Amino acid sequence: KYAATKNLSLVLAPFSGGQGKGGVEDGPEYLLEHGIEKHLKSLGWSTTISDPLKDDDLAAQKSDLSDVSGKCKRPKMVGQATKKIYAAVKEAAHKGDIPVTLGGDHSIAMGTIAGTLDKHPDACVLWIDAHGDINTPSTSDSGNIHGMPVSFLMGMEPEACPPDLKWVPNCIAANKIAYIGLRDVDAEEKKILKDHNISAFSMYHVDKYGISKVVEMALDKINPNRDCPIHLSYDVDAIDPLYVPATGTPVRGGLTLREGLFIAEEVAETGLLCALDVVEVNPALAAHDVHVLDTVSAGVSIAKCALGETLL
Ligand code: 5AB
Ligand code: MN
Ligand code: MN
Ligand code: MN
Repeated sequence: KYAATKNLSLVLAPFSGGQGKGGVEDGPEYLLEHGIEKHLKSLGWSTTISDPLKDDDLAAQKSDLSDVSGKCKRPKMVGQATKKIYAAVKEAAHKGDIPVTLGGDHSIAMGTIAGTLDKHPDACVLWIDAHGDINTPSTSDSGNIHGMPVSFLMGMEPEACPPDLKWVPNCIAANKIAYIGLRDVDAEEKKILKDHNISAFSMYHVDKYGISKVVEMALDKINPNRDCPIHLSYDVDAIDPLYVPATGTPVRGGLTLREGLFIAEEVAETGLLCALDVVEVNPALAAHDVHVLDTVSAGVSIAKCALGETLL
């Protein structure tokens, strides 16, 4: 419904500065090599590629140990890269394309979601993850910004916002974001979720109600009339490491591969998808080649399902 053009803008975000491990910057390349573009074309989409970080020396930026602000690690690197991703997603959205951003770590969602909301101020966000990603600079233990994007997008703690992240707009209202797949949420994140009354469906809820009911309940909270565009921000670590082992912060007890794909299929079924992120594919963390293939093909499948593969 939101693709005026029937074109997908594949936004490459080979970025790892939101966390310490190397390898997640190779996610986009592996997804492309696995044929994500061809698969999406076979569903009837045309595609264009946008590579907003292509001129950046990200390795040099990551090794700059002076890039710290309070507890936040590499705020300048993250702020500059996400701002470029923001510009690319925003441009694609305003053209009428659906931006499909290939990460990269989850800090890039500051760019993608800000870009989506610029075009669709009424959009809601479905955040699929094992983690809450809503730490603030003061609650974070790790200092890794990939664990904080939601707090910046909600304008929490403006006084502690590093200068290079001040561009991030306060654009997500608490009643416009829902989580599915949670199972490793820090104590202070739980308090934030509760205090803001944010809809959060954990693996407990998936077991209790089943994935179909959980998706329905999540959409009822953030999109009750099913009339707002949906930005699907999909961290592959939501799916159990049995299926998706090559990711930076795996947590056991996750979604089955089918449950994970079902979420994407249900979003496709609404016809309301306006943007997709597939993040945290880290081929370097695979113990062997089968792990790489499992993880990358799950990432490709998420995109295919979200973009209509299984609609008959
Ligand atoms: B991911 C943790 N909460 O803040 C933190 O993979 C993990 O984008 C964050 O979901 C995981 O460092 C970030 C412990
Ligand atoms: Mn995660
Ligand atoms: Mn912690
Ligand atoms: Mn995440």
